[in-house]
Amino acid sequence: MWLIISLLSLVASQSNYYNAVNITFKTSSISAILQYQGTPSSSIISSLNLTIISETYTRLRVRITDLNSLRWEVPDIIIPVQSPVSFASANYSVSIHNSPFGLEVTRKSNGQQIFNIDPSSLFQYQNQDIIMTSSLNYSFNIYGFGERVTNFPLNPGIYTLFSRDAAGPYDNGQAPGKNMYSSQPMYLGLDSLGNAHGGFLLNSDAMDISVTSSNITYRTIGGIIDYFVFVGPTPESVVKQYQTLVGFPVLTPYWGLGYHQSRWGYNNLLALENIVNKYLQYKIPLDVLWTDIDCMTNYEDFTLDPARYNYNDFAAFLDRLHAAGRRFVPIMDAAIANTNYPPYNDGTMKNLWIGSPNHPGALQGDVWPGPAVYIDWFNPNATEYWHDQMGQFRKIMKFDGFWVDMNEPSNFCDGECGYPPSPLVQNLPYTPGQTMIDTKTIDLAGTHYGGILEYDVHNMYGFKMAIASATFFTQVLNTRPFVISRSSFPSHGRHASKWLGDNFSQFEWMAYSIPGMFNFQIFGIPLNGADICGFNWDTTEELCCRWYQLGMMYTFSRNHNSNSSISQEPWAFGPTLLSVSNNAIRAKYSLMNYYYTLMFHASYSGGTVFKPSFFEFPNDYRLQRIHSQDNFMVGGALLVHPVLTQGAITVDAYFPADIWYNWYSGKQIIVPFNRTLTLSAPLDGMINVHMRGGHIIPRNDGFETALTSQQLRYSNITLVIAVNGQGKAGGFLVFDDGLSVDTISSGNYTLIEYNFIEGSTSAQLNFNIIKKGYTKARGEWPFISQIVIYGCLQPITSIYNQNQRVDYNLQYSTNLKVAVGKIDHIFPDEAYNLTINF
Ligand SMILES: *[C@@H]1O[C@H](CO)[C@@H](O)[C@H](O)[C@H]1NC(C)=O
Ligand SMILES: *[C@@H]1O[C@H](CO)[C@@H](O)[C@H](O)[C@H]1NC(C)=O
Ligand SMILES: *[C@@H]1O[C@H](CO)[C@@H](O)[C@H](O)[C@H]1NC(C)=O
Ligand SMILES: *[C@@H]1O[C@H](CO)[C@@H](O)[C@H](O)[C@H]1NC(C)=O
Ligand SMILES: *[C@@H]1O[C@H](CO)[C@@H](O)[C@H](O)[C@H]1NC(C)=O
Ligand SMILES: *[C@@H]1O[C@H](CO)[C@@H](O)[C@H](O)[C@H]1NC(C)=O
Ligand SMILES: *[C@@H]1O[C@H](CO)[C@@H](O)[C@H](O)[C@H]1NC(C)=O
Ligand SMILES: *[C@@H]1O[C@H](CO)[C@@H](O)[C@H](O)[C@H]1NC(C)=O
Ligand SMILES: *[C@@H]1O[C@H](CO)[C@@H](O)[C@H](O)[C@H]1NC(C)=O
Ligand SMILES: *[C@@H]1O[C@H](CO)[C@@H](O)[C@H](O)[C@H]1NC(C)=O
Ligand SMILES: *[C@@H]1O[C@H](CO)[C@@H](O)[C@H](O)[C@H]1NC(C)=O
Ligand SMILES: CC(=O)N[C@H]1CO[C@H](CO)[C@@H](O)[C@@H]1O
Repeated sequence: MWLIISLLSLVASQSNYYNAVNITFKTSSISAILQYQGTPSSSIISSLNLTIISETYTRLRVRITDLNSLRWEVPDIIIPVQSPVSFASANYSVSIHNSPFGLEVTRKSNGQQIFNIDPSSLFQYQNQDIIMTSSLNYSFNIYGFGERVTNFPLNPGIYTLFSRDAAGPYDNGQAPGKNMYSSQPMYLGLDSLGNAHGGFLLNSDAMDISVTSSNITYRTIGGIIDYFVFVGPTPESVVKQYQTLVGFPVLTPYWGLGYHQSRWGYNNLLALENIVNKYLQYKIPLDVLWTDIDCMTNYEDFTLDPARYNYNDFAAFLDRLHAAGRRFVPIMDAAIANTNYPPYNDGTMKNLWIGSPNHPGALQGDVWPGPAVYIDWFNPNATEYWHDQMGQFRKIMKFDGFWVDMNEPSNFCDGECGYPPSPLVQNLPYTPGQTMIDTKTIDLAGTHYGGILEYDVHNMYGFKMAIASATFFTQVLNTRPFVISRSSFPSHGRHASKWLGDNFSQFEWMAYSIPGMFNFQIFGIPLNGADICGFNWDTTEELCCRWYQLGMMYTFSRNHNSNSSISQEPWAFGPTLLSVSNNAIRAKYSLMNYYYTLMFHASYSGGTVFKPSFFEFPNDYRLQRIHSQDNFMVGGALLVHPVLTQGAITVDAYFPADIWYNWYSGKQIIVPFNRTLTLSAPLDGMINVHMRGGHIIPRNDGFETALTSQQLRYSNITLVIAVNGQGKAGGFLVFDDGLSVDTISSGNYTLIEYNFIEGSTSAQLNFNIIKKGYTKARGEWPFISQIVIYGCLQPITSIYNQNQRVDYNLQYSTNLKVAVGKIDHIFPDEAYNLTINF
């Protein structure tokens, strides 16, 4: 009998299978030997070591290795478990089929399969070609498996994981692969009832993943099977379970959430000064200024062209920038110019470069500076070298964060300059992506420290570079890292963040930033964003307006542009963009405390920030597919409907079943039976944002006047309270210095929960101090200046703290059902129990 896996066009003989023998069941592990039954072949691994470990209640690990010899395994990524739980207590069950080998994992609470190697499916374990299918007996949507530009969920097809510098075309799931910068072999599966599970193949080799509506086939060209099953059962819990394994996201400095301006082609100091002056002139906030490779001498890393940037003037410029509470972030590319200058000479002396069969000392690539070599991050001297370079460079450029690029790694030659692809590349038994794998990167025969081959670690280059950059901040500067990288790998978010890469100034690319954002939330990199107004090609005023409205809702909000495109700063077109950009930036600044508190929670215990709405409403099937990417939520409280098409001045907004208030006015919206409402969305207006009943948002009062997030940090706060059907609402606020490395581990933060409960004649607003680890002099501490209640059916008559009246300016809108009360000298971090009388 022949089994055909149509999508991979594989034909496998049922007579080629493995039997499981010597199966041993222990409290928290199962082990067995898998013995190959079939035509002997030199490439087949005939004896496999299967180990199944119930690592946590919600996470199962399945390891399948070569019983007789070591293979490449991804080092130092996951957080090991101290003590596994018993199978009896775990939230999943495991059963093994012995002949042919099969393995089924189900969720105990509903008996549903969440991983299943069917005995009849092709299971092939060869030296350079491992195939494993998980086929479930129901349909589910698949989200994840990055990086690519694609829909959310993935359509059936084959998706390649091999990090690549590709201005990615839309990935339709057909060969050739449209894989891009990162490799993230993790997915979230969701059935139509909202049951979620997850899967993660811990493997750094190139692979193809074929997905259908009910099964997933991994085909990797090396490494081992080290597979993790996450039981869910909600999307958010899958993400947390995954992040518990690969690390919770690094906490961003507060300023990282602010507004960033960048472009390739500012070219000299005067241009940079002009940009900052324009922001001051137009009174538009600016937190961070960036420079691209054009500030280097001849595009060489760790240089600043002295002809265009007088060092003294530049230092003085950065001093002024810093004094005004702004920050500066430069770019650094992956490859080091092969030229006589300290970064090259130091690295050569330390034997730091990736070698090749042609040039054991240094594989010869070609990037922006011309001939270039690549740092071998597996060399134990690499991090120290990188820190040295960063430290030297910081003497001429006092940067606050780091932008690492071209780290797939990119190469303008295919493989190695001047040489044909290595025999390794030419003789691959299977080529993920079905296209020459060396395209625009270094040859897979590249050699690393300790005999590691580029073949196995290609996908980790950007991740390793990002870690080396982040540890400069944590270890050398003792400050919180802010590192934005183009390439990433599982666990990246624990150290660094990402932007979505070199986009096009087109409406459809703006729209694809939403699934792009979602996927990286799932992968554990919540600080993310696409270039506002678009990178490649010329933007238009309309697109730029729409992209500001959307982009200022990203966690990482940066306007960045290519050197060959027309200008796209806020003043580049006219009054419409000028006011739209300013309003959009200020809208984000009003939410800085909210975003920061969400980021804090993600760093504290995992989870998402900029999320698909089905994460909050998992059993709303319309959100899973039809409305999966035309709206999103920021935390649990805000629902956003962006305009994503040219010419549109309305948006058909789908509202999941709940109570929703217009974020700006507080008016409750009445949702029709089909749950779709056409909202007005004028070009010169604000993005449609609705606040969900049941939540409290600590709005930054200073947003209308602040020019930096630093000015907002300790400005007064308005508690915006949106009541739900039970007259209740709750929310959080975190305070810290926004900069320290060990804020969470040292407990140097204050976390407050606000709870509102309404009765018929009064309401209670309770301040619950969850943690008081961070205090400032009272003079520097903000006040809760105001309480705003959305969905308030009657005016406020007074507000009391114990028996002291604290209100002083009460207002009520009968039309909007919004009550506003100013309050005096109420600190955000005292255990008050305010009484609000109606
Ligand atoms: C299975 O266990 C038996 C008894 O311990 C042992 O003799 C045999 O070699 C084992 N088989 C394999 C394939 O390891
Ligand atoms: C099988 O692999 C596990 C870890 O994956 C290891 O602890 C065990 O010793 C291996 N068993 C054999 C027989 O090599
Ligand atoms: C395990 O499942 C039980 C029953 O469904 C549930 O109450 C419990 O919260 C689950 N445990 C975890 C850690 O998710
Ligand atoms: C995978 O799913 C497809 C479509 O449902 C099905 O035809 C095929 O048999 C499945 N393959 C395996 C190996 O289960
Ligand atoms: C799917 O598999 C589960 C677990 O084995 C089983 O309980 C269920 O009956 C199966 N459903 C179908 C439709 O085969
Ligand atoms: C690290 O660099 C030192 C020189 O600074 C050299 O002696 C040593 O061999 C290098 N280590 C490796 C692993 O290359
Ligand atoms: C942009 O940079 C590239 C690479 O240096 C250069 O070839 C091109 O001329 C530049 N374009 C403009 C408009 O400066
Ligand atoms: C939803 O219903 C409203 C009227 O209640 C109608 O105008 C609108 O076209 C409907 N939208 C959809 C998508 O069905
Ligand atoms: C907490 O943060 C403040 C402000 O940065 C700092 O002065 C203090 O030393 C920190 N305390 C601890 C325990 O880290
Ligand atoms: C902040 O709130 C306090 C106390 O309510 C008030 O006295 C002060 O004027 C407010 N500050 C600003 C800038 O509005
Ligand atoms: C807050 O005060 C009200 C009225 O005095 C009281 O009913 C309620 O229990 C108090 N709540 C807390 C948490 O102290
Ligand atoms: C090269 C490229 O296309 N990069 C990004 C632009 O498009 C989408 C949406 O913004 C991103 O997901 C891509 O990574």
